[in-house]
Amino acid sequence: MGHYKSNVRDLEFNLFEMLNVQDRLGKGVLEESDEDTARGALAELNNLAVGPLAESFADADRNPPVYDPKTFSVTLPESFKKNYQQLWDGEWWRLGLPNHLGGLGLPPTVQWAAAELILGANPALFMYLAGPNFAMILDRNGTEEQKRWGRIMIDRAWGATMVLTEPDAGSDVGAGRTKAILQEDGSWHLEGVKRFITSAEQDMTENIMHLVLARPEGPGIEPKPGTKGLSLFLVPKFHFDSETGELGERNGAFVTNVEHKMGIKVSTTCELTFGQHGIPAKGWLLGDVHDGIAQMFQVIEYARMMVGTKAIATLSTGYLNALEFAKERVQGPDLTRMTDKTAPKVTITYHPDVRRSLMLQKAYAEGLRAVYLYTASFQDQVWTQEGDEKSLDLAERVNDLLLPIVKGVGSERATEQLVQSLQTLGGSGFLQDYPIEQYIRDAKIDSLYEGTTAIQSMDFFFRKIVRDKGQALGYVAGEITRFIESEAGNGRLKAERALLKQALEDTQGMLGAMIGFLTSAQEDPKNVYKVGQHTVRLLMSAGDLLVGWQLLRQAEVALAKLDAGASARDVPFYQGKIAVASFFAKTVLPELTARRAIVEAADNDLMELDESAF
Ligand code: ST9
Ligand code: FAD
Repeated sequence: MGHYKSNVRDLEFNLFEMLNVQDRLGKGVLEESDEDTARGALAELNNLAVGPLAESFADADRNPPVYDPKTFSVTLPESFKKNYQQLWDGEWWRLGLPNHLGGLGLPPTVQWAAAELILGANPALFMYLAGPNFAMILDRNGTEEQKRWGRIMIDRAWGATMVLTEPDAGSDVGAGRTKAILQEDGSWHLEGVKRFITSAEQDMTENIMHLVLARPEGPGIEPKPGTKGLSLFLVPKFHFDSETGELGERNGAFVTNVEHKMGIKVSTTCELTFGQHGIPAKGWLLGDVHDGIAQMFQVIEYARMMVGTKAIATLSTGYLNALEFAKERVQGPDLTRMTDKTAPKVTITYHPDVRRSLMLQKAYAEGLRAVYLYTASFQDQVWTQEGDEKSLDLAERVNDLLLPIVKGVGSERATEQLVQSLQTLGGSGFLQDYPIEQYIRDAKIDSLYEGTTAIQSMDFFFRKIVRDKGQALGYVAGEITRFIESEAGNGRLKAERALLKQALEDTQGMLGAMIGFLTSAQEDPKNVYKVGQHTVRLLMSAGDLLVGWQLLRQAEVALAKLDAGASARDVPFYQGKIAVASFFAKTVLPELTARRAIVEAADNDLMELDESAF
């Protein structure tokens, strides 16, 4: 067996026992699929993920891609290329596509559940598969000709990239200076240097389509500062025949460096230089409209969901590896016989502290999985377009609200809890004989790219709550309240529902205080600093609230299943659901009360301190 330990039982529990995805299948754009198709896809992909796909995971880490500056090219390890080809040949790239582009007719919930399997087994494989997904952006926003290019990208299996970051423009994308100069034939010449571009060079596909943000220049173009002055250009590595896709000359976009990284080494992170090597870097304006940042956010929203799911997938396999080790590792006597030198030794799962840690890992792995799939259930509604305009609008808003939680909280908790998974193995966890040290190195990036946690937290507060006027938040809070006030668990989850009620009030209290600071910033602008000091605290607390709620909803379903007489195989699964929900409610949710007190007592001492005192 390879390193990857998947959890298909839990994925299926979420899909078919919690979200009842099967009710949506067999209708409209999902006409071709049913529950069996969805379960079948997961089972088939799982075989691939735990088997062959996981094979190159360690090898590609120890033998990372080699960059040749003379030819501006990269050679990837053979083991990884073999896995990529397997995934491509299995046609798994169809998973995220709509029907008219050759999709499998499965909704986003099932797509993301399937994605978890690839992202947990070998995340870089998923990222190199961006071509077909990014072709959707051309299909959605492009001219008729560009829509055809999108189909060519899919048919000819091209790679693709998203190109925003520059040396002086990271979080602040609007500081980007790369420019695009309009040519007489309607094309554009790009000039500048982009940094940290994932998959910008590899030797697995015949071409790569770069989706590049740049500042347009030309007659009649009014320069605008910031992100609103950026447009999105399609810049292929090789020119190609617009009808057939047949490759032509090399375009002037060259990878001039590949970074040496802490983790996810097989995913190339490239410096991409435009128009500085004797050949112009030609690009074409997407859709012939200057709307770059909004168009790029269509890609970013997908990528943020992907990064959160990647982190959660890694945490899950980290936890399951730690659990397997703990069940085998014998060390020391039971605590009740600690002074008895003749007492039999026990496996470490009998030590209270190991149990505490394992249960917390389980809580975040399974709770965050429930959160990302709950988020995807709103994407399902947008995908199928069921419901009236108002409910579709709400589904989009709720998805938007939850994305920074999936991405920001998912990545932060994964990093933190993976360290605990390693701790479970003691010194062995530090060795490369086990996968957890690599998990930690590979997952750390998730809190950095696609917008750091600070950026996610500001997006959550300023855009997804304040600008949304609390509409999406009001909906989710209403759902949580409905659960609290229900008879969930038939009397058996009473204490836990009371703890959830307190956690909801505490999160609302934090938010209320922060909105107060924001309002008072109209009189004293410095009061906005009090908001800025606590946006991450609010995001993480909202994440804990959602995890706690989702785990308790799962416990409610589990209790009902046990009451109805579950199979012997399912009994421990459902018992685990009840135990983890109760544990999280009792040991994590009460922390929100202290966090609320911290936020309510916010002052600006920190901001008044001179930089030299740090
Ligand atoms: C990166 C990539 O890091 C890392 C991984 C790459 C992997 C690639 C491959 C993945 C694909 C996988 C393939 C799938 C394969 C499938 C196979 C299946 C088996 N939501 O607030 P304002 C827009 S890339 C929507 O004033 P500032 C909006 O249009 C680098 N839109 O911003 C707005 O206008 P308006 C990632 C949003 O102050 C406009 O922006 N870098 C949102 O000018 C301006 O908004 C980052 O993520 C939103 N949440 O700029 C940068 N927010 O308001 C992080 C903004 O009129 N920095 N817009 O609607 C930020 O996000 C900043 O907040 C900022 C600020 C740049 C937006
Ligand atoms: P900075 O923006 O300089 O941030 C430094 C620190 O300051 C962070 O802690 C940040 O949270 C904080 N900070 C910055 N601004 C604020 C603020 N306003 N308020 C509060 N805190 C703030 N980019 C692409 O375009 N395409 C890619 O494919 C891509 N892939 C990547 C792959 C890897 C491996 C890496 C490392 C990066 C990749 N990136 C990519 C870039 C990535 O998105 C950026 O690194 C990220 O957005 C952060 O920018 P930065 O590194 O410049 O950090």
